[in-house]
Amino acid sequence: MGLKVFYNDLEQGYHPRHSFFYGRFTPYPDVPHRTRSILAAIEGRNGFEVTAIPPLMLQDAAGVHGLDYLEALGEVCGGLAVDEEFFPFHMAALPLLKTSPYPRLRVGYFALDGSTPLIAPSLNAALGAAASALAGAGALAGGEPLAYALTRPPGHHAGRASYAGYCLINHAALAAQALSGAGKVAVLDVDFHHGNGTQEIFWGRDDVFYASLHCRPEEAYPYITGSAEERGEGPGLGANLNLPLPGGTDWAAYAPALETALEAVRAFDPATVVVSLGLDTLASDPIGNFALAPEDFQAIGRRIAQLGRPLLIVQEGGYDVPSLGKCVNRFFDGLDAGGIGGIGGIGGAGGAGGEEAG
Ligand code: SP5
Ligand code: ZN
Repeated sequence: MGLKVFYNDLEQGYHPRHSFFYGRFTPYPDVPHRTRSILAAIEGRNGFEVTAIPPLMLQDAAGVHGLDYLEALGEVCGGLAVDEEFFPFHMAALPLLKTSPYPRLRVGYFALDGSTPLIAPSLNAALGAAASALAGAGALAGGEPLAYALTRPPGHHAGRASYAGYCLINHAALAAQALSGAGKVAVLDVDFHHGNGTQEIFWGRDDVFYASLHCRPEEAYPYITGSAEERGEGPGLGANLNLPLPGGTDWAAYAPALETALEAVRAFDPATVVVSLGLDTLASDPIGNFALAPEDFQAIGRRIAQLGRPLLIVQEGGYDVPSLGKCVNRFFDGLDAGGIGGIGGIGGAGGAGGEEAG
């Protein structure tokens, strides 16, 4: 079964130098080499085929983001000098900021935390990645059982009107929103960090299920969300499942939580599944402190394929650059072993199901 990859290399020109974390500048971990490393590792896979999609227009991202938010990002990015990094000073939803005539004040309204600088190419890189995710959704809508959106920057921390955690546009949410026109969608988020943005965007909805395994908020970014008590609201109550895990979690502790998430996805019975694939659960990741091995991504992939639903894989975090390609390859090996190629597209038979030996 061919591997349809959606990727646009314009993000190679997007390289912030610093993150800001509790009063310190640290080297920015979302580096251009992440995607190069993954691509180099997977290009030999059977049926590998990469399609480059031009960046979205702002309005095309308005399905899950406020246009005022996107325009504020655009105004700031458009006014930055080459090599200038901008961190807002005033932040976090101060009402007076929202209507400020000064873009560099106004954008602070939309910053959830101070970790992520804006640089001139920020918004365009995010719009390029978003285009890949939407094209991946389109491939599933066209009958493909599997597509991989190799998105950088990542997306799951971006909310309807907020950027955070290296994320500006929520690619997985945008894709899920598009797919939700053709039936229920489940978003399964296996990044080390809780996808606060995806949770927020679908919080009140019963047609998009969000399930996340992540390090518990007591000890890991984004700190403010990710507890098991967060279950959605109104019609969406019960369509949000958080499975917080302690630092140090290895496969023995991860596997049962994954099974819980997959059982919930099965019960939800989605037409399609969007996987927010973070690789920062790897033991050697410099940011996360879980203890998964590269081989564990194969087991994760196999179990996900056994859902028997068309899959859109959206790249999120993962910062141990030399290991990323191996993890993605193991993940796709797992999808192959779990029989992703054997299912139909949307509305297809599905149901590979069954237990695996180990
Ligand atoms: C998409 C994604 O993975 N975003 C992650 C954002 C995390 N930002 C906070 C990083 C905190 C770094 N803590 C240093 C711990 C060193 N062991
Ligand atoms: Zn992460």
